[in-house]
Amino acid sequence: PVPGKTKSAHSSLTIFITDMKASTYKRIVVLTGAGISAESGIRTFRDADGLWENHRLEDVATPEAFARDPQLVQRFYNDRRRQLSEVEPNPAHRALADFEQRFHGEFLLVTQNVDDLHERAGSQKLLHMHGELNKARCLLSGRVIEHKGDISADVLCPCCQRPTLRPHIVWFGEMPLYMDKICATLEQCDLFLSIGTSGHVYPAAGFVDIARQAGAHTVEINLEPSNTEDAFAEHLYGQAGLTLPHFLQ
Ligand code: BV8
Repeated sequence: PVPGKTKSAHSSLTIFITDMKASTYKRIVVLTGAGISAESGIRTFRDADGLWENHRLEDVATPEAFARDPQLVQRFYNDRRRQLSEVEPNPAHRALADFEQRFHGEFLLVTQNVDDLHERAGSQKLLHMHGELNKARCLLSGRVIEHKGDISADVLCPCCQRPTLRPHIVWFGEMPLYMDKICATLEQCDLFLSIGTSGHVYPAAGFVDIARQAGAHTVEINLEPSNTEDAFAEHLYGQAGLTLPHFLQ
């Protein structure tokens, strides 16, 4: 049988048939979201009901919020950056890194996450489309620097020698990073895996459509059906730390 979703004689029962292991594909794109870091102890956006200190995410993770109250926004990211030193990659991160090492085809891991757990698990072919907590960006020069500590008014940009640093994070209303590379790779892939994302935030939530139109097999690996579950040919529900090592073996 070819991989895909087929409806049995009993129309209510859908049998998902995949007889091909991930390693038999040639060009794989993986998208991850907050759910892959949940078992490491990093709260997902849904767990927090999209809130932080009773602020709606959309009211904190925006350029307008930063212009209105830079200290509040810096504190939001300083808190999350500090938490990185208290958490470790989990088996889901490690399963992806191990698979990348032994896979002989083309592989790209695109993450919506801004934590550094994929890198720390060993992933290398990795793009952070929404930026990274451990980087800062100069508002004047646009220069991006590694920055693991707090960002505050007394932390100067090394090139401008002025307090002009913002988190290197893609906020709502800002263009995600690496979009040309991501879309070009999606248009060529033969397997698209979406792991630990609720499928609410675009353009990431639309990647499955690009992959499907390219003829790729599409698999959603999540704790529960996402907002875009119907776009996927196959579904694997459960905790990623348990399902992924098995799926990618
Ligand atoms: C843009 C950094 C345009 C910040 C983030 C249509 C098209 C284009 C844009 C839009 C559109 N409609 C609306 C928009 C605007 C907006 C948007 O999508 N809004 C939403 C709210 C409707 N999009 C944007 O603004 C984007 N920019 O479109 O620019 C443009 C064009 C030209 C010029 C300029 C601009 C930018 C969006 C990026 C925002 N930044 N992150 C930060 O982190 O602080 S988004 C942020 O929220 C995350 O990065 C992530 O992407 C998103 C949260 O989603 P998830 O990762 O899915 O997390 P969530 O908690 O929701 O779900 C977790 C899932 O895991 C759940 O399903 C759960 O069941 C599962 N799970 C839990 N535990 C486990 C698990 N699964 C497995 N195992 C477990 N153990």
